[in-house]
Amino acid sequence: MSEKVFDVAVVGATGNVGRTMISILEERNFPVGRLYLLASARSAGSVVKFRGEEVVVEDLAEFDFSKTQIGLFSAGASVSDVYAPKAAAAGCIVIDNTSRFRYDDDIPLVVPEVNPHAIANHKVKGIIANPNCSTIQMMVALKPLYDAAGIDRINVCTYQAVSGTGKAAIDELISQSSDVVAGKNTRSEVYPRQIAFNVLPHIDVFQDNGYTKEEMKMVWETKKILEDDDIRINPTTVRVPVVNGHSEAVHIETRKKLTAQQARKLLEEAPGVVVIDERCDGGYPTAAIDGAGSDAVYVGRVRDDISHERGLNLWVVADNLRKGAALNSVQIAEILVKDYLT
Ligand code: NAP
Ligand code: 3JM
Repeated sequence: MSEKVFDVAVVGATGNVGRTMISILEERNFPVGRLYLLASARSAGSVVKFRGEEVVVEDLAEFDFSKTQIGLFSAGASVSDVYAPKAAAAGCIVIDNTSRFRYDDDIPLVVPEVNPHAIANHKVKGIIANPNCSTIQMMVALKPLYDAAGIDRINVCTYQAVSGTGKAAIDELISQSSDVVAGKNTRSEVYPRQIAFNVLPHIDVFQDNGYTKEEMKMVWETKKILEDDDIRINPTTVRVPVVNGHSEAVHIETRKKLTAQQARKLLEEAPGVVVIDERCDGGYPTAAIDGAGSDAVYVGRVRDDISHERGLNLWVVADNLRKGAALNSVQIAEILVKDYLT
């Protein structure tokens, strides 16, 4: 019997996340029938290869979503705002990578290793939301510890790569870096301050409470994914001059005592997690070397918190474009197809 196939639209197909989605669909042999690649009128007509064939990019504004069963959206929140409901109304189930629908009670927010059951709720609005990159990797690492001991509080500081801001940000880091090395003045257009050889404690817009929206995404999304309104989260999100791969220093206070040794064992058995924790020079994961280009969430530096009886510290690294965005979306699509569409 031939396998059932699905016609898929990738919205934002020429972007960092969209291009990663296209390669992951191919790598994982997702049952794609026809693939439609959509972007703005600016790049309509350009060509992208999929399974050895050239696919022409089309203008999203002209596209008829009734031709597709699944839409993978990553062209920004304002694009999703307009086109995701249109696509859903035309019968295309949308997996949205933007923040636009994540906090809507009728829209599931899913990390497949953590809350795959929530996908059932896609039937209400025809849209499934993909969490923010920083939330996803933290959730994959914390879920086994949460299940074993409960978590009362999370203190997290992120070290986020520029690829999370899009194509223009990678260009800015590279051109500023060569300007600094050549002793020239730098120009900042994407970020408000120089990112080359620097660290910016600011991602997304400032909120009234002094946190940034990226920080509040981690708060809102963690509570929704774990279905736990009591969990307390205190994030600081920081942009660093890394091209790809996010790192996080995560400090948790569990409800029941969990030792570092017990935590390491749980993490070694957890789906999607790879532990690199040698307590020697280089015996830990790093973003550019382990994270970038990989599918796993890497955990290292697992240790008891010397300042808190039920405290644990972890270092968590992942590819923000893969597990943090495109891979997580394709994994959601795989469950959708297996459990709901075939
Ligand atoms: P990017 O590299 O700048 O690419 C943006 C993409 O959106 C391009 O394909 C662009 O097409 C398309 N686009 C922009 N405006 C459009 C419009 N009006 N109509 C149709 N297409 C339009 O950005 P990226 O890094 O891929 O990120 C894209 C979005 O994905 C982000 O804005 C964010 O909402 C989401 N994202 C989510 C995560 C996550 O944590 N889950 C991580 C990164 C990004 P053109 O080539 O025509 O300009
Ligand atoms: C990651 O349209 C926009 O302003 C997109 C901004 C953005 C987002 C977002 O809020 O959707 C850039 C990078 C994200 C995200 O995943 O939250």
